[in-house]
Order: sequence, then structure tokens, then C-alpha cells
Amino acid sequence: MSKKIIFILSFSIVFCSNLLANDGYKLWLQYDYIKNESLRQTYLSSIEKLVPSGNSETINVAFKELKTGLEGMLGSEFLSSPKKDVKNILTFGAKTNLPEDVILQLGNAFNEINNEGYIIKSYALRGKNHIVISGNSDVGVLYGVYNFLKLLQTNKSIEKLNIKESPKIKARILNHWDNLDRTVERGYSGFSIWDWHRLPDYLDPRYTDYARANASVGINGTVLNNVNANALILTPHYLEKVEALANVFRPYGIKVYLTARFSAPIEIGGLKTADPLDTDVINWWKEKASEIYKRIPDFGGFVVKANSEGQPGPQDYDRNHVDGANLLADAVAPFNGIVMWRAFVYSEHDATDRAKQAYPEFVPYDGQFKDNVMIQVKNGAIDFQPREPFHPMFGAMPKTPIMMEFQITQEYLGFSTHSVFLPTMYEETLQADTYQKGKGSIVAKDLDGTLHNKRLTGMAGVSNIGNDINWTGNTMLQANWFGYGRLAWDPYLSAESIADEWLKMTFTNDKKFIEPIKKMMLNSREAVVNYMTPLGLHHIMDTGHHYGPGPWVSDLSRPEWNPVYYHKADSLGVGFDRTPTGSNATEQYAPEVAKVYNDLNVISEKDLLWFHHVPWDYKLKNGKTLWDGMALKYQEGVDQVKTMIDTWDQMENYVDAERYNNIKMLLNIQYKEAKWWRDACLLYFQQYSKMPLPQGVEKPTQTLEYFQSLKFPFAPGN
Ligand code: GCV
Repeated sequence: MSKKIIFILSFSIVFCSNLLANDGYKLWLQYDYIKNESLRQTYLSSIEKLVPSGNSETINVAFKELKTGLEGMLGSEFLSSPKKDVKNILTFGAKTNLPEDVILQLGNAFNEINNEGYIIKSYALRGKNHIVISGNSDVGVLYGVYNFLKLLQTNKSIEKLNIKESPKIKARILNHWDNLDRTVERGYSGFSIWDWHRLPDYLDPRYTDYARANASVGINGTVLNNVNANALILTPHYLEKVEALANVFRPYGIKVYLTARFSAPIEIGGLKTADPLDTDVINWWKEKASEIYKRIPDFGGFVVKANSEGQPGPQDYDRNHVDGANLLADAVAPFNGIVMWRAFVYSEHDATDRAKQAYPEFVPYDGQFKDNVMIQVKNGAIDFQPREPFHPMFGAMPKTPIMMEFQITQEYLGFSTHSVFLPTMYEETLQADTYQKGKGSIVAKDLDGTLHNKRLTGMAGVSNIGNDINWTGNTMLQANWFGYGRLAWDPYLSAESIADEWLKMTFTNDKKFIEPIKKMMLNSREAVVNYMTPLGLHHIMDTGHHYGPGPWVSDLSRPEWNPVYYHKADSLGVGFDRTPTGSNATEQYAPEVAKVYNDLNVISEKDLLWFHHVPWDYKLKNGKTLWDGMALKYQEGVDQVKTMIDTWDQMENYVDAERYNNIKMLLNIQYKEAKWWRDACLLYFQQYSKMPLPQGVEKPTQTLEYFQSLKFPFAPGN
């Protein structure tokens, strides 16, 4: 081959590799060829040989991942020509399998990490350079391997490494709201990835890639089925399929959990009752647990949605959540299983502000739950809104493990069409100060157990993935799966650092791409708040499917399902008074927090209408009336989406056409829908404010009647 041809070939590999078709299936594990030649050479010369220690399935997975990753990034030269005198060695294995001289080099490090933690260390010995990746378990090693690969993916130095990392939260779980018929409740990326019909014999390779992706960010558990549960999942026919999935996930350190339908003893057990204090019921659950553990010895446990939105529960028998949770906890305790009992409860028979209803059902029972129960609490007291103040239960149950439930799927945030980077939102809640043990009692500290010295810790994220080729429908939303995992591992990470990592691993290290797109991602959540629910407005989405605006909806059977319940707009003003003059929901917070929320002079305007009903001519901090300020916020949201489009339009040269167009088309839909939100909401509220739109706000494109006439009977995820 002539020199010229070789040059052209290598030029195209080097400069165009990220412009080749890319369907996004590989997520952030792209392992793209490193274009910076001197950096690639440095990496190549630092890793000449891979030496696994141990031969478990997990170590084999780690080995395979290292080979795939390094060959992808360093090219076929890597390991293609074994040299005689290898000087640079990468060893990986758990402490128990490492040679004594390697362990010696790691000194005390093993005591500084926990069972899932890892160490990455470089040292020189007897004329050779070593990098060792180790941990107290094989899974720790696997996490170390993924993080080592990330160093290369993000073009970091691998000289003089001395990294010790442990997850701060124990149960780092994805919740799938997937049904047995493969529909996904609130799922917008196709159908369920679990092909129940063809399981257990047909194991879709996607299951393995799912496990890889999760392990790469440290997720160690998956709840396979919807919290609106079907008892059939607990029958042998389905348990066999669950077992097959558990076998695929095990080498990746991922445990399988199931949701338990509280009435299962009746529905599939033939009992007359599901009363948690009934002996037959108690025995039924014990036997069911032992049947499951026989198949899946490391089964994680159960998640339960009880007495909420029509689901059965202990209150059907005049018992309480403690009785219900402890029943299941006792059943799984002999096998080290846990129960995640959800606090998302509210009742149409209770006229109390919905935001207040969970707290009294749980907080007074602090200390009464069994040791293996965690209470799973949504980030806010209503339901995964674009912005919610933190749930008052955080920090308020010192003796009960409280786990976070975030929603990764975008039920109330524009489905998978809107590019919203959610770690910004998660960070806001995790950093919120509960003041339950004085200043600095942030939510993250309740979750990692340090606030009240809790043994069990956990975080759950309601998955946004389906069988779409790129998993999340919108390539940008892969970042939310990634970011959730990173925060479950370390709830103190910044959204900014997560965006930075994800972008580099998924697209390119080129600053000209990273800087503007990172900025775009970090602003995207505020944009959606602005064009949907500015200034503390909430739950004004259209009915049932929650797609698009519906502030006018007032005819649903349950009062708290109607948007009018939440905004309370009238001729006098707008907003939900949750101060002592209203529902007094603020009393559920620590006094320091309640004081801030109650006081119009100090409350952040971001939360204004969540806690206060204020007149339309109320003066905002910028001197504008509430009406003008609200209208301008809606406009600002629309403008922010326009800026996102302009930014993305500049990026064509940095991204392959497939992913570029996927994001571009979806941004255009988002823009259309942002305008729809602005126009529909402003026209609706204007009926009450009776004020003109301020200068700077575009005229609505349609009438209110038009927007009210829109119907979406087949909106996805319903
Ligand atoms: C799984 C909201 C959603 C429901 C969901 C429920 C829950 O109400 O709209 O689809 O049900 O939350 O979290 O249990």
C-alpha cells in the first residue's frame, strides 16, 4: 500500500471515527479510538499486558471489558504483538487472589474501602511498572475496571494512580415500571426490555449489555416489574424467567428484586385473606420467599406499593404500614433480603392536602419497622414534578432507613422527547438542608446513613429505558440513567462533573463540543421548569397521561388528580397556601425550614406558588407583578429551548449523523411543545389575572379553546 493511501486511511479512522453511523446502543461505553496520538501512545506504552487474578465469572467479565475497551480506544496494536520483555503490567483481581507482593504494595488500602469499593494504584517494582486494580470483592474489581477505562475515555492521566473509592449507598437500584405484557407504565422508549414470552430459554444479548451499563455506573439492583404489581410474577412460571435474568446479571454484581402485590396470597395462593396478621398469610409469604431463594439465592427482596392509588395493602384489614412491611420483612429476613416499602400514599377519602398525607402514616411509627425494611420516599411530597421542595420525611425518621426514589423516566417532564438533564434536579434535592439535626442535615446524609447512623441505605430510580435501539428514545436522556447511577454511588457528586464525564464517554473529548453542550445540559432543567411550571406551580399537566398542559382540568373523580386542585387560580391570585393560614404542610418540616417556606420575604421565588396563594399584582423581587413575572418565565423557558437548538445546530461536525439527528429532531419537538405550554397556560391563567401579556412575551398562536380541545388518547406510557 502506498504511503499516501495509508495516510488517507488512518486520517479517516482518526478524524472520522465519531462521524460513522452510531445508533447509540453502546451508550457511554463507546470506547472510541483515541485521536490524540501522543496520548494514545502514552496509554499504549503504559499497558502492555493484562494479568487477571482469579477466575470467577465477574473477573472474566472484567477481563473482557478491559480488552474491548482498550482495543477500542488504543487500536488493534493493543495486545496484538506480545513482546518478550514486557515492562508495563496491569493486574486486576480481588485481594484474596492477588500475589502477596502485590498486596504488600497496596498497604492499608483494603481497610479504607468497603466490600464493593476499589483501589487503582501504580507502582514500580523490580524494574517493572505496575498498575493494579483491586478490591475486597470481585465486583469491587469490576467497578475499578470500569473506572479505569473511564480515565482513558475522559483522557485523564494514568500515571501515578492512587485511587480509593467506595459506594456511599448500599442498595443502588433501578425500578422498572414494566408490566408482564411488555407495556411500561410511564415508559416512553418503546416496550419493556424483558421479553417474558421468550424467557427463560432465549436470553436477549441486550440483557448482558443492560448489566454492563448498570455495572459501569455502580447500579447493583434491579426491580424487574411495576409497583402496580401483578401477582403472577410470583408464580413458578414467571420465577423461572426471573431466575434466568438473575443468572445473567449476577456476574455484574446486580441483584434482582420483585414487586410484591399485597393481595398475592389471595390471587395466586388461594387464601381468603391477605391480612398481615393472619397465620396462613404469614406462612404463605414465608414459603413464597423460600421458594424464590431456592431459585435465586441472592434475590434482593421486595418492593411494595400498598394502599396507594387502588393497590391493596394492610389498611384493607385495618392494619398499618408497619404490619404490612414487617410481614414481608420476616419472610425474607432468613435469606438476608430486604423490603422497600413505598411512602407514596394518599387517599381520595382524605381531604387533607395530598402533600401532607404520607408523613403521618409513617413518621409516628419510626422505630417499629423491622431492621431489613427501608421506606422508599419520592424526592418530593407530590409526584416527580419538574421542581418540588424536598419531601418532609427526609431526616425525620432517625430510626428507620429512608431511601430515595427519583424518577428517571420523564412522566411530568415532556416524556422522552424533551432533553432535560435530570442530575441537576437530583442534586438540588440531595443538597437540600432538612435541618433535622441542625444546619447541614442535607438529604444526602440521611440517604448515606451518616445523619442518623443508619445501617441500610438505598436509592431507587424509576428507569427510562425500553427496547428502543438507543435504550432511552432520546440519546441525551442516556445521561439521566448514567447520572442517576453516579449519584446513587456518590450522592455528593456535582451535576456538572457528571455531565462532563458522560459527554466525554458518549461523544468526544473535544472542548469545542463539551463546553457548550455541557452548558446546554446544565440549563435544561430550569428551562423545562420555566415553560411548564414556573415559580412553584405544579401538577398542571393534562390528565392521566400527563402529556402537555391541562391547567383547566377539573372533572376527574379524585380531587387531587385535577390540576385546579394544585394551582387554585382565582380572581384574587394563584398558588397553594401550605402555610399555617392554609393546609399548614410546612409544619412537617423542621422549624428552620418551615420558617423560610412560611415567610413571603425569604422564601425562594422558585417555590413561591407551592407554598403561597398570592395576588396577581404581588410584587416579585425584580419589581414586576406576579402576572408579568410568570408570563416572562414562560417566555424565558421557550427562549432557552431555542438557545438549545442553536447550540446543537453548531455541533454537526462533532457528532455522527444518526445521533445528531435524533437529538436535533427531538429538540425541535421540544421547542414546539414549550410554546404550546406557554400559550396554553398563559391564556388559561389570564382568564383570572385579567392582565395583558407584558412586553417580551410572544402572542399565543391559538385560542384557549383550541388548546383545551386537544386530546391524546394514545399518549404513551399510560
Ligand atoms: C406506578 C404516579 C404515576 C403512576 C405511578 C405512581 C406511583 O401517580 O402517575 O403511574 O404508578 O405515581 O409512583 O406509584
